[in-house]
Amino acid sequence: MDRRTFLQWSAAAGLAPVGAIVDEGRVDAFLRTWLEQPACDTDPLAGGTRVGTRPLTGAGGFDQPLDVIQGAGLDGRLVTDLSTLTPDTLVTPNARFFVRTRFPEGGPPPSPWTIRVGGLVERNVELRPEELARDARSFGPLHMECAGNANPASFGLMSAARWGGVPLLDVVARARPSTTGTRVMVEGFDTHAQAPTRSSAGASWIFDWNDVRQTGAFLAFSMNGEPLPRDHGAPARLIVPGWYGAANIKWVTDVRIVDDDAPATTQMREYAARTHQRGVPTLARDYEPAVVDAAAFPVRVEHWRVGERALYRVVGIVWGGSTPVRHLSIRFNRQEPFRPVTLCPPPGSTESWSLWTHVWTPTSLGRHQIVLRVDDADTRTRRLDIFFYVRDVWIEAL
Ligand SMILES: Nc1nc2c(c(=O)[nH]1)N[C@H]1C(S)=C(S)[C@@H](COP(=O)(O)O)O[C@H]1N2
Ligand SMILES: [Mo]
Repeated sequence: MDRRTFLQWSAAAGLAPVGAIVDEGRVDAFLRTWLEQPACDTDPLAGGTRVGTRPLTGAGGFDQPLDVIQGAGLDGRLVTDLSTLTPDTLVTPNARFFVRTRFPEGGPPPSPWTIRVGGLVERNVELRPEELARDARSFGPLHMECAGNANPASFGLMSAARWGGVPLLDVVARARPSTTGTRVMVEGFDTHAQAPTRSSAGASWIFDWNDVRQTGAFLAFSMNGEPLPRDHGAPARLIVPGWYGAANIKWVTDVRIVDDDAPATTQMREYAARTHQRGVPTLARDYEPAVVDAAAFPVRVEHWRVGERALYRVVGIVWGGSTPVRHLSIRFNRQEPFRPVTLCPPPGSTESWSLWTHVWTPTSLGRHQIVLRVDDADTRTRRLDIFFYVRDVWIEAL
């Protein structure tokens, strides 16, 4: 039911006028927010002509090829082009899904590939991915972002996909963890050919049972209905919904039950700052969950002409957090006020990303610096708070 239908329906049902309902506080916060949103089918730029698109960048931004895979091993990357996002392309095709670390080519991969479940368990088991995959169910679409997504020319180390997989708890249960086991370590195959120039080799992460339960972490065997691509972790990878990509271990070979004294892994330590830890804790138990807070940035600035006027439509994304963002505002330069953007349709969940738009009439030529702010009470936004996602646009016509 869209907004207009709702209004007609509530009138027909003999309800009080919507304004009265809101005044009397008889609708919950969700419905109120929904009523405040402009109807999603009205286009403020209807009748206008789209003249072009202004590129976005930011301090330290550098050009990178987008949507193509580059480099090898730990330096292998695919940066997704977010500037073209539309409501119909919020699930990223596998060939364009960002890659951080390509399949390791430094030695023979396990053959046959098995996933060992061991450590503090009643019995060690070795599982074949293709057997586990028979019980796979579908998850998503789920958004994923690399914690090191730091190039403001693209911010393209993020994408979203549907996955087929099996809950990690079900995999662990096959080995019957002992009562002393309080955590689970998931480790991948990372035998790379060259020494990395930017990161350290070996990928594993340790989760406590609460993390595993609350996130619904699962081993994935397929991606967007296709077999899991090699660069995305075939034959099996971990997905921890809501956490940074660093925890989503690819090429899984080992699931080990450990206890409270387990040291943090190299990967956890390498990513400590980027997952907002305090310092670099030595023990796994001292790590905060590597969750992604609510955040937002513009992906493109469309230049429109409506009659004699130049208008700009800023289109952006919002993702992350533990409750869907309801109020989001934008600021174009430090001296200007924050103005609400249009979340249309409002984000239904935090599992994936959503689009927002804002019609903008710049008052000056030249550089404008864009930041977003979440206005919902109690929503943590650690990255927005430190202006992690500031983007610049140059305006050449008013
Ligand atoms: N085995 C292994 N798994 C890994 C990594 C790695 O280097 N080795 N990189 C991690 C990081 S930092 C990210 S952001 C995600 C990226 O997953 P993708 O390449 O499928 O997008 O994989 C994670 N899993
Ligand atoms: Mo990452």
